[in-house]
Amino acid sequence: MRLLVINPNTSNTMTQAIAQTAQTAASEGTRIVAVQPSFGPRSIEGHYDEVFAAAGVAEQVRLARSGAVDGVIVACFGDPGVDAAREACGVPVLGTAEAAFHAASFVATGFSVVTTLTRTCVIAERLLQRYGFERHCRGVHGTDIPVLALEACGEDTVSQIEACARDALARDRSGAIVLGCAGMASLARTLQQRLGVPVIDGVAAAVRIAEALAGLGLMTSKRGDYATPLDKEYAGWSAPLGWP
Ligand code: 2AL
Repeated sequence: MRLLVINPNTSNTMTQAIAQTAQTAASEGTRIVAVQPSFGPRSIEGHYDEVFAAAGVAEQVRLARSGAVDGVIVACFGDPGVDAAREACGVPVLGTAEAAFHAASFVATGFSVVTTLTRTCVIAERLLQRYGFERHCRGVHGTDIPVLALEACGEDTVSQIEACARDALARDRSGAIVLGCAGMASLARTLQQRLGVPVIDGVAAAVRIAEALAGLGLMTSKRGDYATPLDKEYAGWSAPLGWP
C-alpha cells in the first residue's frame, strides 16, 4: 500500500520529519510518499497562512489522481484543504486533527489539545465544533512555541510541552493529550511515557486509520459534495490548478 502524506507547509525539514514518523507508524508493506507544496508559508500559524496552505494541498493532491496511492493524509493540525482533497480524490483523505480526535475518543472520555501558538487555539476549537468533538475535548492549550522551533526540538521545548500537557490534564480533568501540530509528531512516544496517559499524534493516527479504511475497501463517496470538482478555467497564478 502507498500513502501520500502532504505536509501543507513548505518546510522541507518538517516534511522529512513527518515522513519518518509516518513510516514508523505504518504497517509493514506500507510505503509513505511525503510531499509539500511548491508555494506557500514555511509554517502555518493562522488563518492567512491556511488559505495558501489549502491551495498547496490542492496542488499536491493531484498526484493522487493517477490512482498511484491508496490514501492521502494532510499533515497539518488545521486540516487545510481536506474537503477539497476529498473532492479531488477517490481514495480516503484524512486530516491529522480529525484522525487524532477520533483516536482520542476511543481511549479516553475526555481529551485536551496541546498546540503551538495560542492564536491557533481557535482553529482547533472550530475544527472540534465542525467535526462534533466539542463534547469530548475539555480544553485547547497553546504553548506559544512557534511551529519552526519544533524543527530542532531540544529538551527545553519538550519540557515546555510536557508542562503544558500536565497542567491541561489537571485543569481539564482529561485522560488523554492530543498533540496540536504535525511538527510535534515525533514527540508522542516520549510524552506518553512521561505523562502516563495516551498521547495522540494525528499523523500516526491518520496513517493507521487510512490503512484500516483501505483494508475495509472504503473509498471517498463521490455522491454529493465530494463529487469530482467541476471542469472550469482558473485565472492568473492558479490557472494550472483548475480542473481537470
Ligand atoms: C501546524 C501544523 O501542524 N503544521 C504547521 O505548519 N502548523 N499547526 C499548528 N497548530 O501550528
